[in-house]
Amino acid sequence: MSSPTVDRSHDLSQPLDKLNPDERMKADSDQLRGTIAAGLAAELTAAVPGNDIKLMKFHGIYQQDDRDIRDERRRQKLEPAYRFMVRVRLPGGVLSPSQWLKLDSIGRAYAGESLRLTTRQTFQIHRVHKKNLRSVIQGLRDVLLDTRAACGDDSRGVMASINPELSALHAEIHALAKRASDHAIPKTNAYREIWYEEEPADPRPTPEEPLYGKTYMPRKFKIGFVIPPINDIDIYAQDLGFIAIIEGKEIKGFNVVIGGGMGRTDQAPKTYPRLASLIGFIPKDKVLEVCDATMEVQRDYGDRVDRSHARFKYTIDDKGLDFIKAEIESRLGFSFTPAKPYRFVSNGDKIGWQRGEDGREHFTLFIENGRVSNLPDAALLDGLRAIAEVHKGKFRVTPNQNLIIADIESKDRPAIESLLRTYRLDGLNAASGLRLNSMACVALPTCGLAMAESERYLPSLLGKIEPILARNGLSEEPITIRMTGCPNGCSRPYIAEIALTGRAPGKYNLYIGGGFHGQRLNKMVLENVGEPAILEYLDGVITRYARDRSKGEHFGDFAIRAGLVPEVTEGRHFND
Ligand code: SRM
Ligand code: SF4
Repeated sequence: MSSPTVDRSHDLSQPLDKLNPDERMKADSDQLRGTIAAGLAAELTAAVPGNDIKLMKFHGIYQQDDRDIRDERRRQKLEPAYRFMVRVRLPGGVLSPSQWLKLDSIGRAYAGESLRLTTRQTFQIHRVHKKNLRSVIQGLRDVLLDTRAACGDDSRGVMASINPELSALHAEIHALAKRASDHAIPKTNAYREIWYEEEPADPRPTPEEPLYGKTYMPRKFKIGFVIPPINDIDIYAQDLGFIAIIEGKEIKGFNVVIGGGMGRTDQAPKTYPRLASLIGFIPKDKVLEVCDATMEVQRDYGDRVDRSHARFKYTIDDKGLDFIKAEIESRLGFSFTPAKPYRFVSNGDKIGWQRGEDGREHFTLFIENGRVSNLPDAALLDGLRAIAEVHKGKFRVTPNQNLIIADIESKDRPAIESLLRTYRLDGLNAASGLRLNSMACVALPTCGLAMAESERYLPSLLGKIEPILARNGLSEEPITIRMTGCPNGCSRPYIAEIALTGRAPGKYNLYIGGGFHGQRLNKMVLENVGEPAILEYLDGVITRYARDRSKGEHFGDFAIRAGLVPEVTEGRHFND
């Protein structure tokens, strides 16, 4: 295991004043305490002061305002309608029925009767008033949940594959994801002092943050575990990914990939999405050491001047993959062995009922864009509460924003089926192959970075693409489509077969050609266009696909073979 008392000299190698101002903000934050507690107590505003907004992200909390009424509030000379988004830490997306019931009650009491499943397998609770933040966080604590490091320059929510058919392997990978998350989150006591109102430890441990020091990571850092053949977590989008290598029925170890990421900015060619690179194999007992060593390398070499260039993917491309791999190995004190063969077939979820190898039943429910609320034609929030009240197994949030009611004993299945019918949830899974493989980020009205609608628009756009598919006999065809309200890539759009990223209200860039199992970036075909142009283009290519595709050929592969777009072989060439 690499040393816990690490060399912090990187913090001092350049004067803080020469680095991005966020570095000083972190260094001066008293290990993430800042003035958060005082800001919470200030009653004259629903907001918190500048730096605390950034520091609260490390505690999993984002200040936002309701953008639907921003202009109206300005006209009325009122401060924006500030509220907070709270992101739960839920490694691998697994939770118990009692945890579900607590989230449900929080969603009803503080978040406008709504919960949001995210693309990294957790929950976001939106629209929480500042005065209610502690109640929310303490409520989560009651069911052993927290929000630590759900955002901020640290190790974010750790993802893990969900394959109910492989129950034992799934349990193992989930346990590893939880260990990795617990291991890599900040150790500062700030969270407990601010949110649980605990007395500060006296004396404080020194150092308070053995891995992160005073300036934490240069930028967010994302870890994930996947079990082939389903690449549901999009392993190539992770900063550090572990691909399980199974022999017999056992995980022998992991192929390691590094340097994935989606974020980019339009008209800034130095920013680009990148697929993670495969660097070798490790035995399974070395996972935490590899997490430490890899994070240390990014901590020490990542760009602390330009935050738009600070993700691990840029460190790797700037320094060279061989250099970074050698640095990781030197900190590990051993070398990676050659990667072992593996194969992915899709990055989607298997919707509906499945039986695990242990005989238990699992029901994957399609939840459009992860939004859990009572819909006009399905009482989703109420129905899931009713299910949680009787369910004896677990729930699993999938990386595609869906939900698995998991680990149901066969004798209990009829009761769950009956509740699915009563609340009309069974009908949600009866959607086109395109819709079942769709994802949209939150975007408006809560996301401060959104330039266009996403979650609120994709369902209606799909309703206009579906007749094109039906006309071409492709209604059942699984095609991945992902939308975002800006180029940041929160629904991992740049690896979808079809993607739309927001440019302005009603305007999107359109991309095609991503890999069906997350193995290839897509390519832009239309820039800054509205719905008519999007539908006209898709009509043309879908018609060609139906006519000319080979047997079993996925849409993204067809787009490359038919020359609709050139294959993007490296992130660096995404913008060419
Ligand atoms: Fe994200 C920022 C929502 C997954 C890349 N993301 C944001 C913020 C917090 C906006 C902000 O900074 O003010 C969004 C909050 C919106 C809201 O109102 O809730 C936001 N991101 C989301 C979620 C909720 C999308 C969803 O609809 O599910 C996902 C929460 C994941 C989680 O549970 O932790 C979410 N974000 C992702 C992913 C996908 C992934 O990690 O697998 C990515 C692409 C992968 C990556 O990191 O490269 C992603 N989010 C970003 C970026 C661009 C980062 C970059 O390297 O450039 C930003 C902006 C930033 O960090 O500056 C961002
Ligand atoms: Fe917001 Fe952009 Fe992320 Fe969508 S992709 S949630 S608009 S930051």
